[in-house]
Amino acid sequence: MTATPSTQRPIRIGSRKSQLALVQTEWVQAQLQARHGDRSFEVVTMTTQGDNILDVALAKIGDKGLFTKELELSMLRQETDLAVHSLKDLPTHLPDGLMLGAITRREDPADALVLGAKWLGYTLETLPAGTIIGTSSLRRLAQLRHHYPHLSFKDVRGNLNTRLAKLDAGEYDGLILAVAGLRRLGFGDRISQVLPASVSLYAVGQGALGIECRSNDPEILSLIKTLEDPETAARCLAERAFLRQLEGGCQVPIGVHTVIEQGQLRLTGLVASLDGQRLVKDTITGDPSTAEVLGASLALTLREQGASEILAEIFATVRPER
Ligand code: DPM
Repeated sequence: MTATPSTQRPIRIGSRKSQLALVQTEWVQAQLQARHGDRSFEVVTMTTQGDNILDVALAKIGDKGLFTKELELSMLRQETDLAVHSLKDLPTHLPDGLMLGAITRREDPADALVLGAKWLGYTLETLPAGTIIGTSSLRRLAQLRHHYPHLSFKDVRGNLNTRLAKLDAGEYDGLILAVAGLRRLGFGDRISQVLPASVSLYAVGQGALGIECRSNDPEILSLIKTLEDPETAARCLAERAFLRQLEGGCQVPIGVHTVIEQGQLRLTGLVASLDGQRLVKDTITGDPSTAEVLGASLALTLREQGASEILAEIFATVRPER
């Protein structure tokens, strides 16, 4: 590739300021720069609402797009040209004028157990009754309560570094976190156990990055499309269609698992009650080119199996505080 000095304006990439967000955005910036040497890419950081609300349990904050709204507004005001998100934090409905332009290759989407020093060598199975596990994810909470009713669970907020510091200070015996975030920040060696699909289905989009851009900006879209991983995209589009058909305004215990095997996309989806007593789970398989149809249709199957009642109960109990 020949890099001729650019006379065109730099392309501006919006990012949150957290360490994880910056690592992810700088990776996208480097990938874009490597592929499009004739352009220059700069990162513009901003604080989102979600970064400022660290004391309220995430599940109780009704607003969607907590970590994405400010980034989106800046694209609509033409102050930035694209935004990099953890795909799982990007709502399934995007504002008018914006689109999900590309989905990058997924890191391991699984959840992980990180244990305090005193418990190293234990697993969720062998930890003694009453051990305190930190998570603010209703999805993780419901599934773990179901499989490990002997454990206790406690809310935990803050970025990854803050959470690990709370663990090391003894506030928790263990934490459940995404493998992807831990690895990207260099904490992969703190993982005690990677949770299998039989224990925890992951969040929609977990481990992938979503790059958002203006719908009417084909130039930017074609630049970012070069970072798309088709397999991850098909899996995540199925997962997002599944969630879109089910969700209703706040975080809910919904988990997924997808694979592409022998050219077929297999999507497993789950809706759980908060106490972990009821789990509705099923699987659908089909052509990856019909990913969104598969996702929406699996959602309807789960509704028929009782997911609608579970979700209605949750929306009635987890009231937004703001
Ligand atoms: C969303 C959830 C969490 C984040 C809910 C869920 C976890 C909250 C918690 C939608 N966003 O997963 O059921 O555990 O208290 C988040 C993380 C990452 C992106 C951190 C994590 C990194 C992994 C990735 C927070 N958003 O899940 O440990 O890029 O997928």
